Amino acid sequence: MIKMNTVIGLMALLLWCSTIHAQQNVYINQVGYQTDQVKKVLTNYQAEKFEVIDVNSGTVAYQGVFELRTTDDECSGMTIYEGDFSELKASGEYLIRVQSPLNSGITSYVFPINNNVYTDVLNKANKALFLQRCGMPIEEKYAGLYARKTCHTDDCYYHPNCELEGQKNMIGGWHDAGDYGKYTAPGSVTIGLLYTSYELNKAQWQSDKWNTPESGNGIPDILDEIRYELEWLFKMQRADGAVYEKVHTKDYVQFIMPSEGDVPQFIYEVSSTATADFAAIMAQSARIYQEVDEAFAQRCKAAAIKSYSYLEKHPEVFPEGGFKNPADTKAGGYSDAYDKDERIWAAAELYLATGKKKYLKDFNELNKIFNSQFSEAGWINPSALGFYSLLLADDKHLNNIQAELKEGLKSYLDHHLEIAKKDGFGIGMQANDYTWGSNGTVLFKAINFIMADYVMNDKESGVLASRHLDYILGQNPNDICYVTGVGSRRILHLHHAPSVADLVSEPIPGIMTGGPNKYRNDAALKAIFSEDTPPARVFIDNLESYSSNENTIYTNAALQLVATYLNGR
Ligand code: 9MR
Ligand code: ZN
Repeated sequence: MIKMNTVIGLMALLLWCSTIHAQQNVYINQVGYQTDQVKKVLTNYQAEKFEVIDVNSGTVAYQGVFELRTTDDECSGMTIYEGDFSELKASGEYLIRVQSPLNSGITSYVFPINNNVYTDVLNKANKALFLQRCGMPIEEKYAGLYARKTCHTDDCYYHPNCELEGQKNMIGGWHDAGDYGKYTAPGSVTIGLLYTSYELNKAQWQSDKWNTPESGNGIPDILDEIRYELEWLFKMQRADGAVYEKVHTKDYVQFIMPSEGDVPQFIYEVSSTATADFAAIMAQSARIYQEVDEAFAQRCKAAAIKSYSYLEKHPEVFPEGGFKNPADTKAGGYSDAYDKDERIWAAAELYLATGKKKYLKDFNELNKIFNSQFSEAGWINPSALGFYSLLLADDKHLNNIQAELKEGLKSYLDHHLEIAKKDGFGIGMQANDYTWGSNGTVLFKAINFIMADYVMNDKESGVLASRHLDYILGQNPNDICYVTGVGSRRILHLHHAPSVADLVSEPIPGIMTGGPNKYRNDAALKAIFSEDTPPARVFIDNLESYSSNENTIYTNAALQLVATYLNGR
């Protein structure tokens, strides 16, 4: 009798173990940890202890214990145990073995610890931005396997909503995302983020050796890359200073190389959001290029002032209600009915570029709405970009504003520290943050923490920022590194037309995907996940899932900024 019970008991245990086994995960940053970084290991397995094993010597380098972190985590739906191995600082390659009374064989992916652990992902991300270039041949000597022919050199038609006829040369710039549209707002925000990174980590952005066509010209390659987009942005400005919304086909093309398919592209009407973003980024360019190419800086400044003057004469949102795709157009909406956040960015940058008080007055007036409160930067709200520039400026007229902005940053940080304390994966995300492009949101938050770390030397903030990068690089409920070409379990089926249409097995490396999207805005997500799936789980590495698995240039710029800041620290 007893024997029988034991057998049944054992069988039940085996069954239970195998069910659990299917869900056992050891969550780490697959790309690795900086030497002095806070290092966490998470698991959804009821484990007690762990060992960090040096895989080259086969020895135990560190032993630690797990503590229960959360049960029924709001965003992942999981119960999570957390271990800390921050004390392990020796460079090397490791894996983590999880121990429990029931099973001690579960291990993590192999990961490195060293002092420039993000150099590889950064090099790849920088090259990935070059590979978004439109309107020039991407030669093999720069692109290797990803070489491709020239794309989109035909003149574009004015869409009837421009109230103009004819065609215009719109060659150049970066493709926005996995599709081939080019938009003023997202393009400007991308540059704004890259400039912020440039200002924070100038020494790390000096390379003139990216092996791009401008390498070796004496100008940092990041600035050359940015200029490629700026030259296109100039074409987006109308003679009176207003700026067109976007250049795109009426509908998305299929997964074809950008040089294929003979589909006409259109220029869409001007908008106040595009005009203000343009003014902001041209003013910032004038400031940054001052030391690099004075004549170019002047050109940028003149363009910025012209667009700003147009905005002054047109204080209301235009077109009325914000840009919306006309009835004949499906591709890439980026509709934005609110332009004060773009206008405040423009006012901040115009002031910094010209030193003229009237722009500062405009900023202060608009800041009565924003109250120096930070939100996540992005195409829909770039106000934080203006705040960053003001915070980083050396100007005694800004003392009061800077003090206010620091307070805003502190309250943003305190709020997020509270959220992160409760979150299963230790980040400042809540259920409502997991919408289209949530990985971008994760890193835009990290940028605010980085700013607090930088301007207020707030250590806790720096740690929180690095936890956000850990999440992106593998320490997340999907146990996947959300960036192509790096990490052990990484994105393979990115919704990125050139990566799909080329004959290379993996997508172009160094590209971060969109991330979990609780609204399931595509058929692939709807087919797999139900409405009540925990929000941080609603993700699939599938070509068809454009609302969870597509990249954009501005979210990749956030990756470039965060990884640059944390690298080498
Ligand atoms: O990232 C954008 C997301 O926030 C919007 O909800 C969505 C719908 O307007 O559009 C996303 O942007 C896509 C753009 O419209 C077209 N290129 C690809 C972009 C990323 O998926
Ligand atoms: Zn193109």
